[in-house]
Amino acid sequence: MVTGRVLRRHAGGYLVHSDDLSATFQCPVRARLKKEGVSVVTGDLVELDEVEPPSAPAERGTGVIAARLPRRNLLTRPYLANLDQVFIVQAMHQPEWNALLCDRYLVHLQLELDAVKLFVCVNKVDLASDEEIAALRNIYEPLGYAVIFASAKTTCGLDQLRETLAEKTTVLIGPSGVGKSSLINAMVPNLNLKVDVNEDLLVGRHTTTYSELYTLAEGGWMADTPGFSIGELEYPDPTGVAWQFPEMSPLVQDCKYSSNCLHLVEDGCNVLAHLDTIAPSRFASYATIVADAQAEAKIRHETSKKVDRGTVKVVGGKHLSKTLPRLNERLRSTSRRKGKQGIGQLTRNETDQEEQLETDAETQRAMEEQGEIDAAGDDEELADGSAHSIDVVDATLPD
Ligand SMILES: Nc1nc2c(ncn2[C@@H]2O[C@H](COP(=O)(O)OP(=O)(O)OP(=O)(O)O)[C@@H](O)[C@H]2O)c(=O)[nH]1
Ligand SMILES: [Mg+2]
Ligand SMILES: [Zn+2]
Repeated sequence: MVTGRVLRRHAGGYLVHSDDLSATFQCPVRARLKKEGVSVVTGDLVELDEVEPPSAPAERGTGVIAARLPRRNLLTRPYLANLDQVFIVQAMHQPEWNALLCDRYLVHLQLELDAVKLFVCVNKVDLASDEEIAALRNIYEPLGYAVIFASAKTTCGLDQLRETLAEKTTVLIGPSGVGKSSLINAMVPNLNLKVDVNEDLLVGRHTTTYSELYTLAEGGWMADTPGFSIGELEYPDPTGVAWQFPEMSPLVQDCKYSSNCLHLVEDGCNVLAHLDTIAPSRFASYATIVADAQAEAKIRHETSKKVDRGTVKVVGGKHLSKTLPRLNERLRSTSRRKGKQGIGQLTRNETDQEEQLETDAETQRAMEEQGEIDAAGDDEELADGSAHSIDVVDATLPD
């Protein structure tokens, strides 16, 4: 059996690279795996069957993904598996450095990934002053984060970047327009990834639209990802946020209010007594993340008590019917009935559809494991069509 690494989704299947065969293969996933709800994402190690080597060195071979090997770790926003390190990339300017975004990513990644090294990577240092560079270094290095300053444009800092990437699987994440693809182009000669050419409209253009792994000459892999916003990240429990700030956690440990304290306004709080030891931008991020986490927890609490009929479905016959949570519209697959009628077809572009399938598979699998949906994925409407609310315990649905 040939083992390979998933580089990206492609044409309804995946591109898989085999180091042993020094070739890339276009591979659909075996139907049995799909049925079992086994998802495949960029970075996964898989076993291939029915392997046909490429007819010429520059061509792709073909094969079928027959099994997914156990994952060392899994990042879910964006989906990537088996990572050694993550670079949180931002520009110093154009778009402006955003401290909240950096801290939000750090919290998110610490919660999602174990034993993965996190880097704060500041690109476009050609646009930065020495003072700005020193200020960021002084905030993040004492907290134990590695900080890398680079410029894809002037090549400043790229030697250090190359050394850091060797023999590792690294993903670059960050908002749109900060230069992730430009940095990868600088690391992988002749790659020529598409980068945003309109310097005036840097934010929100999303030049890269899918995640892909690229091989490095020094050994190792580097993944480019589409830019995404902090609004897409999940929030931790409000009282858990402080533990994700290394400069706060020892102070939290000694706070007399212990786990009941949010360390924001409480009289006699140990964190507030030592506020001068925390960088103002970091504490501002902390306060914002706590406030957002509280708002989200409130919404979650409310929707877990009462959900309207749009978020539940009734399955089973007249006498044996039961009410189940319904997948968000965005995540639902077309029902067999609608499929037969040829309605409810997806109209998004290929990449969006592929994203969708991946989300579908993960969500479907998680919910099936919890016995929350029928495996057939069929989606009957409520019979009476009324707009009443139904009490359902813990019907919180992934968005
Ligand atoms: N001044 C300067 N501009 C840069 C640098 N690196 C990249 N750019 C420019 O920044 C713009 C955005 O670069 P991309 O590499 O497309 O950014 P991205 O992070 O991949 O963006 P998405 O794919 O949309 O997520 C392009 O116009 C680049 O030429 C740099 O070091 N300095
Ligand atoms: Mg890009
Ligand atoms: Zn406190």
